[in-house]
Amino acid sequence: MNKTIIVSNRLPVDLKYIEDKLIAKSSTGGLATGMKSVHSEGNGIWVGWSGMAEEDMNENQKLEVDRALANEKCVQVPLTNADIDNYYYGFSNTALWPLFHYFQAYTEFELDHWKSYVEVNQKFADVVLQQVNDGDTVWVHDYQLLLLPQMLREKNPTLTIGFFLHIPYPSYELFRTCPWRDELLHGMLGADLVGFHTYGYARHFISSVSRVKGIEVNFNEISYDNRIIKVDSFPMGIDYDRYHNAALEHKKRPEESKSELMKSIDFHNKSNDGSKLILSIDRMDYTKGIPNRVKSFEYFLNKYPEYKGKVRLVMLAVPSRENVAQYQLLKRETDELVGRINGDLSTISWTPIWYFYRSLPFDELIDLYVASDVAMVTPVRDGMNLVAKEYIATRTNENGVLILSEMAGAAKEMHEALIVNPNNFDQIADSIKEALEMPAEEQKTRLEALQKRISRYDVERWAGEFLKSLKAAKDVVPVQVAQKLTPLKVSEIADHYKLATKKLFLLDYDGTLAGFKNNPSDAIPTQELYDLLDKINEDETTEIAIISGRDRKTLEGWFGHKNYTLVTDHGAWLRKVGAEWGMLDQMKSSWKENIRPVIESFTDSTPGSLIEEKEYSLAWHYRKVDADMAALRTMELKHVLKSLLINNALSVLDGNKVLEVKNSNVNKGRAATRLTNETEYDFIFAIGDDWTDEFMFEELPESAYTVKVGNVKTVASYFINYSTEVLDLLRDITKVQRQ
Ligand code: GDG
Repeated sequence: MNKTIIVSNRLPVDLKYIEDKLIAKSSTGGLATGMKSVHSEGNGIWVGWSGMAEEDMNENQKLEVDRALANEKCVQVPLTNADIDNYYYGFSNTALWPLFHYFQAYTEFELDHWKSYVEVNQKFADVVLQQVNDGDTVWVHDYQLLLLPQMLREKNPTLTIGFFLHIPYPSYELFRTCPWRDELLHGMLGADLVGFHTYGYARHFISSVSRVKGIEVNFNEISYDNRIIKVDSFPMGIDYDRYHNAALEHKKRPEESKSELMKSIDFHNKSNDGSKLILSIDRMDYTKGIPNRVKSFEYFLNKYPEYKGKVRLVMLAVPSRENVAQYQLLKRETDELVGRINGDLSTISWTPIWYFYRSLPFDELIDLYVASDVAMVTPVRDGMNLVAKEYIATRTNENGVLILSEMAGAAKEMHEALIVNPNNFDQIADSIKEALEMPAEEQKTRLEALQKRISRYDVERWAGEFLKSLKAAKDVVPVQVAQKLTPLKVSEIADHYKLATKKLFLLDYDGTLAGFKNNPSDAIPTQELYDLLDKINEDETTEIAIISGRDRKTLEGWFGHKNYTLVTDHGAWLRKVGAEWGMLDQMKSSWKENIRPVIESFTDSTPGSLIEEKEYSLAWHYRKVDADMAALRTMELKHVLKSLLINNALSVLDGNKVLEVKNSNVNKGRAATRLTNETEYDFIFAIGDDWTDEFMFEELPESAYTVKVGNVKTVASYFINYSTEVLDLLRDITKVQRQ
């Protein structure tokens, strides 16, 4: 039976030596909870780092750790202290974390960190590959493992691979600054499904893929390396029942079983009539907006001084990444800020901010949630933020107000919260006042809507939806039916070629015989191409026809002196070997006077585009234009041209990064048919990359070998991936040796 393997930087198990005895305790973090059913099903396992460095364990201890983890269905990836410093604290947390959270000034790109990131991703890959069987599913989590999907795919293409990013995906403008942006995208694109918390992050990812890699993206499907990769959003939920039930249980607790924390909170609440608690819980991280939150609370107290002595901010900041300099600075800044505000405003009976720099047990966390009238969740950037959802889940008395930053992914689903810009102190101060004074009925209505949504889309549902989509993504078969040209098929074609007595090669030029250049006039034929075609042409039973959208003048300049058949202007002109140029159909070009100014105005307003004027057509090239702008402009141009086309019997060819206006009755299919009708060939081979070549593939007899360059939808029978493979393919068929 196939299994599912979960991979994350840390295993969901806390290991500790207590009096020389190893204790393994499964952790209860959001991810661990969400994955519980996936992990426990069948023979599923979890792969990750144990939290203990290689050097810190002797051989016996390592075995002991392996055994303890095996009991929890976990397998460790052994990491050294240097790995942790460079891969985790280094590249993951001083490059990717700040970059993806828009803290560009904190981002450090260190070559050594990057090298270690590659090495450690490889270590993860090695462990996963030891554990998998063909056909298994692997679900990779988060920014520490962006390269892993591709590393797995390369070694075992039978795997179904999902990737989920728990942090924001930044805009292309930020992402492009990373020196290893290509490698990172290549790594992620090894997955069959790439998931994010919000549609906005998915959109940024797609935009980076299309701009950095220049790949065409079709809605949420990316075609890459002969595969289709799906991109979608899956907003992560929480274990709603766990929080909700814990809160219900806390409320029923008799006085004597309450925690010390709860007793102190009760004491302070009773000591002052109308006193209120505002809650703040995060890891101590600069993305969480802790200093801003403290400052905006001070601003609130000064703007609405009637609340002095009544309202407290209870702030839990959990130590995190204390080895990284920016986190140490943040800790110092927060300590000083809280100290100053408490010093300025405290009275004998009132301290405005209760500040805890530690982690609390789950039980006390629930105490804080239950006791707080308002929660302030105001990160400056946050992938999702589970605290906001947990607070809502613990409100069992139909009261409580959430103030939520619009910069948290959670804001996309929690419209009923008071949504604020974390940098706007005035707005936050007013929202705190609104929250404190909100009528009970309104609190109830907002809470009910939030609770309904969060309880329904909980973490288990999230994991289930992701895996369902992953399965569906793997089952997507490309719409095309063309087969990849295998060496076996090529040798069959070569055998046929050898035996045939009248042979025709129909060869498209741009994107087939020559690669694309930014400026079409730079794509001149190479000596290698001339040599090969000449050599093939030495065989008198073989006819070479170059069939191109280029104009007569250009092709004549390049191939006029050769004994090839030339078809130009998409089939408007034909020159048979040894004959004069002739027009396939009578055509006008007077329409160009009307159309040219329209295209010119688009060229002026679209940086990077250019017009190419041919004898019987006008082409608008946009290869160098920004992808999003090109999509918009081509749509507009087609729209503007519509009425002009009908009146002039013209049509638009939607080519490879080019729109070409030409007479409707001209296409490569008609030209190809003309050739094949005039002569009886017993071997026909046609190859092309463009939409315009589809006419040719369609019109040729079934016995012809039709080959598309690029794995995209086509009516050709076969495809190859790149134009760089074309010359070798021709050599393999004709057995012409490389010069
Ligand atoms: C990343 C993304 C995304 C906090 N203090 C204590 C404690 N916690 C628990 C909370 C909550 C979790 O930690 C924090 O989760 P967040 O989502 O708020 O934030 P990150 O740690 O930054 O998580 C984030 C998340 O991944 C999931 O994809 O939402 O955007 O940054 O569950 O309750 N738990 C205990 N004691 C504490 O003192 N027991």
